Amino acid sequence: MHVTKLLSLAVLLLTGESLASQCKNPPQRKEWRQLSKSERADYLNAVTCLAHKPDVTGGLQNATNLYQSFEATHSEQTPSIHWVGHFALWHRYFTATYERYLREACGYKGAQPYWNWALDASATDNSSMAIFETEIFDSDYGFGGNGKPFLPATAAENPFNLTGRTGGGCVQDGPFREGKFFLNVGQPKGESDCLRRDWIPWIMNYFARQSIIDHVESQPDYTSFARALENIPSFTQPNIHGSGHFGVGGVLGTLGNSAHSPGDPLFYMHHCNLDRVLWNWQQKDLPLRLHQVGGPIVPLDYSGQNVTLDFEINIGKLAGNATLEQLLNTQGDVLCYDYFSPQLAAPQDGGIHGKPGCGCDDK
Ligand SMILES: [Cu+2]
Repeated sequence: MHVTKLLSLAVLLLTGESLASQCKNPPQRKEWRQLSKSERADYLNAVTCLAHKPDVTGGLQNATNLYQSFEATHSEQTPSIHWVGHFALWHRYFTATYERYLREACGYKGAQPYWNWALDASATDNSSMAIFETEIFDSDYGFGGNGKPFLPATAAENPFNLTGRTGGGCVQDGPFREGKFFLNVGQPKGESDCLRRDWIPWIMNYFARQSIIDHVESQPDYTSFARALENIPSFTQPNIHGSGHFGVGGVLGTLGNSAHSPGDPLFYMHHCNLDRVLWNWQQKDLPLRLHQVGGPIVPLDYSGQNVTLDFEINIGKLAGNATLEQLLNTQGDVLCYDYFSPQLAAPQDGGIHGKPGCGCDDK
């Protein structure tokens, strides 16, 4: 058994955590490049499978399948789950429930993988396109590439006046390409849109750097952690949450849309990495950080009421309600997963460019 595992076991005993929880053999979450090609294919097939299972929300916002049930649930709650103390734990629960459906509804045997974008971000060159040349965007064993063609955006569509856009049209390759993968949520009944991407290199490189992850993981308490994770709703300062959303989704892309972002399967790869950052932060002082939350109930209301451990969140019809304290524990009665160790570490100069050297067996 790994030393850190032994330590966390000892910590659980000392803090009186229930070892009789229902979590046995938790799925081990890995970076995408730590998966073999057949494991990557299994994951992508399971996502496609979800899009062919029946919706569980009763057609919320015109959701027509189980994949879209998640997008609709997120869309419905968008105004109350961002810039709040429960942001990270709501998305933790949401992503873990997606992982559970992949396994239970679609026979997927693995864990939810994550995309550690810091492995690909350039620390020195914001215009580098290397971050988009990684295996994440592979058309056969990845999520496909940019949206094409380039589409101009109106001022109303681009309220932050973001520059450096490169796409906006439908994704043309990979398992979620136009004609293969359909997004109905928020569309008029009976109509669907394609998955769109609109890569913006400077946001991806600037917001996804290891130095910013380090800054977030070094915060002394939950309240400051949560605030560093989301930072401010502006593009004048980097925030790692914005990296995947606006680096990949840009202005016209699905992942850049605050309500509909879970329409891009990369949402779960991105949010799983943010969850790993939370998990890494918790591991630094687990006895304390299994029982600590903070941050506003009302978005951006930093002088108002804060969330507490018994604050309850819901994810609609996808699963039952859970308290923040339950969601702090990734191996308790509600959640059951772990992060695989060792994790791939980003080189100081940034950018492995698809060569992880992780010793993975490339079947
Ligand atoms: Cu969200």
